[in-house]
Amino acid sequence: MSDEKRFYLTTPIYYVNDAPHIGHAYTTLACDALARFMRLDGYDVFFLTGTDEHGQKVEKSAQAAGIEPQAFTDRVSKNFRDLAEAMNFSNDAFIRTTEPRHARASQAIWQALMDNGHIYLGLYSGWYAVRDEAFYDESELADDAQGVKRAPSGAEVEWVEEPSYFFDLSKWQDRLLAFYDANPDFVAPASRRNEVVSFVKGGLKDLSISRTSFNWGVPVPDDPGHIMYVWLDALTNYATAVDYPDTESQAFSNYWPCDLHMVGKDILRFHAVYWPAFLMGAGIAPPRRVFAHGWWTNEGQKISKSIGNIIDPLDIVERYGLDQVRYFLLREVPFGNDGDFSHRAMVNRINGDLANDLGNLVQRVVSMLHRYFDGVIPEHSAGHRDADRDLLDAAEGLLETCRSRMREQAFHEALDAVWAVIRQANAYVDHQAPWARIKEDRVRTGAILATLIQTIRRIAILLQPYMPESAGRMLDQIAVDPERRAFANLGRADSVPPGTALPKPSPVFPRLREEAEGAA
Ligand code: ME8
Repeated sequence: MSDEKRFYLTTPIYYVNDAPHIGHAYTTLACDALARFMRLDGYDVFFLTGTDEHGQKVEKSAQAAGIEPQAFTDRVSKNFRDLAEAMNFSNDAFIRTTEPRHARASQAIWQALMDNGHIYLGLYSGWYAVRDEAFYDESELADDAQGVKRAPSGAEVEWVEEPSYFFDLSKWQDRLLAFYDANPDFVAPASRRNEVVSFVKGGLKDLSISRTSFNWGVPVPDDPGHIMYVWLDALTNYATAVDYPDTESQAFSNYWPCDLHMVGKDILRFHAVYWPAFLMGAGIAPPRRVFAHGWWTNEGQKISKSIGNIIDPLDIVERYGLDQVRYFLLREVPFGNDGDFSHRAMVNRINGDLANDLGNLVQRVVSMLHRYFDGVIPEHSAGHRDADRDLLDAAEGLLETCRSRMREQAFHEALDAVWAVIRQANAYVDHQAPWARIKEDRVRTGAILATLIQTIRRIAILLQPYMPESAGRMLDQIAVDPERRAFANLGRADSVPPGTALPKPSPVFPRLREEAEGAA
């Protein structure tokens, strides 16, 4: 059992049929911000991501590339690891479903389901979409303009008829509904929870969990002519990574059950219906929460390879800067909703929130400190006036607000709260006008600047999860000891002491110039 100060969170494991794009980067980024937040808040965090390397879809992509599936998955999986590095993701592990330990775990979960009487052999006949690696009911399909049958996702389906093992999902309706009832936060956001509950209320059919028509996957124990359904194999990765089937291990006892599976809305059903049923069937505790976020489009259009508008995260990072992209993705769209990536929205965020609000605040304060106090934090009695106290209290109150917002995965609201204090600090600078005050009252000017430094310190500490590198540079600029940047250091006791010399200033968030006007 994981105790209160431990947190295990996961991204989906991504299919290696294709290069990573902005959607994959988004999910992992959200997890990264949360993982960093929890670590700074004193949690022992285990943050997992990885790649889903089995199944027909990957097998077909390897064939199309003219290489063996293993060599193909080695290559594409590496792109996802490279992305994690380029995006400054702090995942603690990267799992690949082609690892031998994962075949062991998948077979163990299968065996547990078998031993508990939840698997039987039958014959599957029905529709299958390789792109989604999912079975569909006839009633869910529609013909497109060319008369091709398609799943609700738009994926083409094919008729499949073969011997198959089944999981007795039809028997799980009541247990799942009772589980959702007892755990009202299990599926988030609330609208998604309702979707899941009504899907389960609509009745469940037994699920085909093996295939005989291809080879690229984990063989069924004692019947290697069958390959495990890729989703049963894939979902098991979350348990493999914490040593399942060794439930006595340190990792398993520390981190299981998983605190949060972060997924896109496309794969909610697998995580919120099938996965808890598999786990309960195998006698393993189900996860605590599944959050399904929304879908990104590009300048209003669906992102797709056929349209040719895939956004490569590395391209936009190169164009706008890493922390700028991280900030934009987390701030622009209420987390859970769909969002649109547009050049104009990106430029507005960079120039408005980052350059004008935050960059300017830091720049003004630090340069005044250099100009009026030779870059040395003055002796002061900051916080004696009401205006000082208001600002300091607002910054101090941020931790609780951010905590509660992050607990709900409301990243945009956490950032909004920080920005309210940034704007308050800018208004305070304007109002206190240290550039005028310095002429008559040096002591008071010192107190104003010290109040601002303290405020910036708190803001930058709290921004580390979202923009680790830039927040780190802001903290460097105001000489905050690298050992004192955790949330436990937000209190007054860890203020930068008077007499501390600040390093030479340099702007953290430059404006994007000509681009703002040129933006379509
Ligand atoms: O489904 N907007 O892998 P996958 C937002 N292997 N998020 C997006 C997105 C978009 N336009 N496109 C992709 C699989 N995503 C399975 C998962 S887990 C046991 C197995 C993100 O490579 C989003 O998180 O198709 C979505 O759920 C995931 O990528 C799908 O990745």
